[in-house]
Amino acid sequence: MDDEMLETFPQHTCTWLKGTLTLYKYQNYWTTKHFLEGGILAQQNFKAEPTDIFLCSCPKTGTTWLKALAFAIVTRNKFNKSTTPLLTSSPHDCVPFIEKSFFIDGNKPKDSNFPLVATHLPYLSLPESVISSNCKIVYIYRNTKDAIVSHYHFLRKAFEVSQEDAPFDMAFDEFCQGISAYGPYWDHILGYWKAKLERPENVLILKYEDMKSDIITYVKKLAEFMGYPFSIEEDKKGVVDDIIKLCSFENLCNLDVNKTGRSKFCSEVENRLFLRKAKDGDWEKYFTDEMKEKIDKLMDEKLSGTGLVLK
Ligand code: PAP
Repeated sequence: MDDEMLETFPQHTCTWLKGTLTLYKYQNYWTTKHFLEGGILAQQNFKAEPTDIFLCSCPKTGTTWLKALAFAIVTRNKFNKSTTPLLTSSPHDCVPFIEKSFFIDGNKPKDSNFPLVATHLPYLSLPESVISSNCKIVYIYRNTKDAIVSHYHFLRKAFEVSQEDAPFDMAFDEFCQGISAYGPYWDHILGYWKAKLERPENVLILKYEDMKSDIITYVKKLAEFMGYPFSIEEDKKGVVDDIIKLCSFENLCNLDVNKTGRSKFCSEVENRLFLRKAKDGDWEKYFTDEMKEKIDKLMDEKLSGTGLVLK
């Protein structure tokens, strides 16, 4: 995309990041120049197959975990505990983003024998064939406050701005204005929430917090939805437990590839930045009472009448 076209989109430079990041608004979502280009190309060119399985999310809501779990489930008969690529590659390199891998950065074609693809695109901006092919969509979301804190740290580390130099209250205010990666956050969730109501058999919605509190149930649910259910024998043999352990935060954090490697899908970013704390409720250390009140009120307003409840 040339700069002249880019200049036609609304833009916002994040002052809390010392001006290192500019976001552009397209079809009601905000993203970086690179992801915007990739997103538009994917939207125009990606041809979904009915067998494809889309892993969708707003950033910082559990994408890395969902990619790891889905990959481990789908490839469990191809690889074993010691040969799985998850030991040597970031989950982001195991399941590519359509806005990142296929039409920019080397233009690598999709592997037609591998069903998983991922995207941060909002539901209404997905390539048309995702809907018309009736392929399956898994969406993960997370409570807004932890998503805000995770978003804050990820961006500030990716753009090398220290915590002292990056005022959290400014990042918070921006998020509340709807300006965040692939935000407005509430619109992103609501898009997929409505899709689930319209096409329940094609869309599975997962909550990060539910997965943390009862991972066995949700891994089984995910496998079943994707069309890769666990047999009773597999369950007895510990296959489900092994997948959960393999994809756990603790295990992924301790792998060399995630300690020192960089993801091919986003060459600027170190893999370790995708694995920070994974703590439910980390927001309490960052939010003042006023911030808590403001975001709760805002989310109540945005979600009112939709039936969607965020923790
Ligand atoms: P992305 O959209 O940039 O890929 P995403 O994976 O959605 O990021 O979110 C990162 C969050 O998921 C981090 O949360 P935190 O900042 O609150 O710590 C990260 O720690 C958490 N996370 C990553 N992998 C796992 C995992 N295997 N289990 C649980 N949480 C995880």
